[in-house]
Amino acid sequence: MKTIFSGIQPSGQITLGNYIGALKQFVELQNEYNCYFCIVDQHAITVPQERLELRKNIRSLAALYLAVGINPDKATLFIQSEVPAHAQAGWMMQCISYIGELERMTQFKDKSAGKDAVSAALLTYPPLMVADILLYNTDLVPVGEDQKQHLELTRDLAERFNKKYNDIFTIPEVSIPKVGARIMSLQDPTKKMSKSDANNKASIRLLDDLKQIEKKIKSAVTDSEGIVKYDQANKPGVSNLLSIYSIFSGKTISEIESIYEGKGYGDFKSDLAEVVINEIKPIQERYHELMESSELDEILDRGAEKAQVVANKMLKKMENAMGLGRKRN
Ligand code: ATP
Ligand code: LTN
Repeated sequence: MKTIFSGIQPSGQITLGNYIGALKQFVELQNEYNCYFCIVDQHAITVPQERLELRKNIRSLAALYLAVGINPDKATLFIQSEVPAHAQAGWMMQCISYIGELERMTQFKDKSAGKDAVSAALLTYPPLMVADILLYNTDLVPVGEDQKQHLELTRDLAERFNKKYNDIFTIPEVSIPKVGARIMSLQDPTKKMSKSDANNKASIRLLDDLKQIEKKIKSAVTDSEGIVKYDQANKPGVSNLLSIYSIFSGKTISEIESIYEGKGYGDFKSDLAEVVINEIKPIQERYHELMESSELDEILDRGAEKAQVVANKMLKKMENAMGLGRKRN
């Protein structure tokens, strides 16, 4: 069985973008792969987080992974900071990264733009992500489009390490969904929907009140043409809504276009809200049950234990390859 690794930051409330670009894929993949799904809390603290809020978001993300259908008997679900090998291996990967290549990362450029105080860790974030992935002999990394560049860096650093020290790392492939790899903001469809967007109307959160979801969809920015047609360049708002509709309904974009031929955006948006709510409602119900159960902590404890065994083995190999400490087996 091939291995999958992916991570989501507990940096806010999970959006429809995270669900479509990441979580939804994970559920399908867990049947065919040996999966590790991680709550990357150490990545989240590269930007300021309020401690109680972070704690809440970590638990909530764990419950959401399960609520969308991750089965802990199939996949290993764990919290990054509970497996110290990630930070240790991350340091080693930083030592073989060049500042220039890290400064070229678009996520770094986006997140540091216009800020007075930027943490050093925002720049060194990608080598930690590289470590997350390489510790598990990962073959495949399912992520949204925005992570493609980080995956290229992962492959580069794995090859660099293999060549310079010892051939110990599997070179991972990236897996990006064909539709929905980049769900856009509902208020500015040229920007990706992001969980840390300050404008609440821009993102649908998986845990939003259902009435609020309907309102957000109805007030999504479109255009004044009134034609439901996919045209990414000229109609980014409508195209984004069409992608979401297609993913949740299983209908193709052209099927949806013909359903709404001659109709305005009003009908289209109402139906879209219904389709989205039908998928999200049962997830929310399972989520609330899980948050009240003790099952969640047991699953996370077991996950960290399982992950630790695999990660520590690779960490030893890395330390031996680089000559850290004393030789041990
Ligand atoms: P933040 O705003 O805090 O940076 P984010 O919403 O970008 O967070 P991440 O935790 O960085 O979310 O990403 C988790 C996963 O969700 C990644 O695989 C990422 O590629 C995917 N993802 C994030 N936003 C989108 C989006 N708008 N469309 C599709 N996939 C997305
Ligand atoms: N950088 C990713 C989150 C992330 C990740 C990972 C994704 C951290 N480690 C390992 C896949 C594999 C993001 O911002 N979405």
